[in-house]
Amino acid sequence: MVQGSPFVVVANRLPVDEVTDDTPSSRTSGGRRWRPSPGGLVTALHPVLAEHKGTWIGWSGTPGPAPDPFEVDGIKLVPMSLSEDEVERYYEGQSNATIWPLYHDNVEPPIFRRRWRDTYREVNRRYAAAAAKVAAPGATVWVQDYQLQLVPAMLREQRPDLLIGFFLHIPFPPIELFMQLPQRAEVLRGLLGADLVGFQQRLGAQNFLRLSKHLLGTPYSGSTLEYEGRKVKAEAFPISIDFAEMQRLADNPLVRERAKQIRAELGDPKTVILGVDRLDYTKGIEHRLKAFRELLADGKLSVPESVMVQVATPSRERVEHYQALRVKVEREVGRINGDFGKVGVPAVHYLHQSYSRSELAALYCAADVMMVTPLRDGMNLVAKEYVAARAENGGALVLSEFAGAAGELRQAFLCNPHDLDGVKDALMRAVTVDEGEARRRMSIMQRHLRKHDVAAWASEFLDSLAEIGGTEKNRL
Ligand code: ADQ
Repeated sequence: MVQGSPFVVVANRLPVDEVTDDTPSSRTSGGRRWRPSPGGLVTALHPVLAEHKGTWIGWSGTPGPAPDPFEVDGIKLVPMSLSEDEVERYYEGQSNATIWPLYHDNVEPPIFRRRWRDTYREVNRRYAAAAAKVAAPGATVWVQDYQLQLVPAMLREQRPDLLIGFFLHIPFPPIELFMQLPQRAEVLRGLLGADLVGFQQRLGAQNFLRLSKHLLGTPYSGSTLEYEGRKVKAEAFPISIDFAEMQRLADNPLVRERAKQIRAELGDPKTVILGVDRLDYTKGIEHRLKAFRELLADGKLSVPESVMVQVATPSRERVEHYQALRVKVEREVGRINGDFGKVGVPAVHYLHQSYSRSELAALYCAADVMMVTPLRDGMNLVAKEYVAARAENGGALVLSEFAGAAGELRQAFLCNPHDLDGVKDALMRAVTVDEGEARRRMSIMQRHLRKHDVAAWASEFLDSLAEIGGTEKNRL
């Protein structure tokens, strides 16, 4: 290593997808083609990465040997290899069948397997080694999310000169739940390898501080704890969206035209109710469908005046819980359509597909009511995107109290997704809200998001990290 990067991002995935067709935006490397995958994280970090000749370490998304490092839009990408077995044990197993449900209030029972934990450790070690190799002396390294919780400590062991940040995109559970994790002390020590551990909500940071005291006897004061002679800070940094991008999309005449077309294709109903989620059991899709079905049965809503569009993005399809969820959701959609649909007008339009950003924006523009009803969610960017897309045209957001976003979007119609009557009530209030009131609520939420966008999120985290590093700014 001659020089190394002064800024390194370590995430499970690289911010690119491999493509087989020759799309205009694709780049070639080692005979393979890549297309930047748009996402909040890469949008927020791109300026910092580009300015500092940063490096992003992550998996390319395909099992097998890793391609050589390559560059996309001025950012160096270092692909990690994962074998089929590792994808199954580290990613689908330990990350998505153990940690994911446990950190989301055990809404599905987590599965504990020793082999998965071992592979999780091995893969984390490999990511840490890759970061240790590319980071310049004194560099800043930002590790992302629950798949890589052991990386901070592993990295510090090899490179004590680095300034290490970690951000958890999902909730951090209360002590009682975390204690179920067989690997609990190892995971906690892994996170404590960072100088700054960031959470979506204050509650997550508090859970973390209390847990450290409970499990390791680590004293803390305010948001700082003492661990092995170092200070570690645990604070909330609620993530956000690229507000300007979503607003630009929603203002685009082609997107507006498409929104009109979507409404026409739905039969020009009075009320379009929309849900957009990864098909995940934490998102409360079934609860929302049930509320809609009961309102149709009660006669409070009817088809074709009201229709629901549920986009359920394919996700983690090889994990058992997800296969079972798909069956349940599709059965419920079939049941509602069987009972309440009309020829040519289903009550629920169910779309198990991925969409472009502009098609998503058109859906947001077309929807009078957006339903975001997770049982537990770190933040939920869909809720924020909907608000950003509703320029002057009002619209109403039904939002679960258990989404991190509820801490900021106070003018939404908040509900407890476990309380079916409460969800029905919130949905009816959203459907019947008068236009002036809807606009008022939307504009307050927009004002908040315009200021608190994803770029602000990234710079708040990195400034806080730099401050810990002592010599503000000159580390980055
Ligand atoms: P997710 O659980 O994936 O994220 P969310 O925050 O809603 O949930 O982000 C989903 C993103 O995917 C949104 O930007 C959305 O536009 C996009 N998307 C959804 N369906 C799509 C489709 N069919 N086609 C194309 N794009 C689609 C995790 C945590 C969240 C946290 C984020 C960011 O679970 O709580 O908010 O990370 O930290």
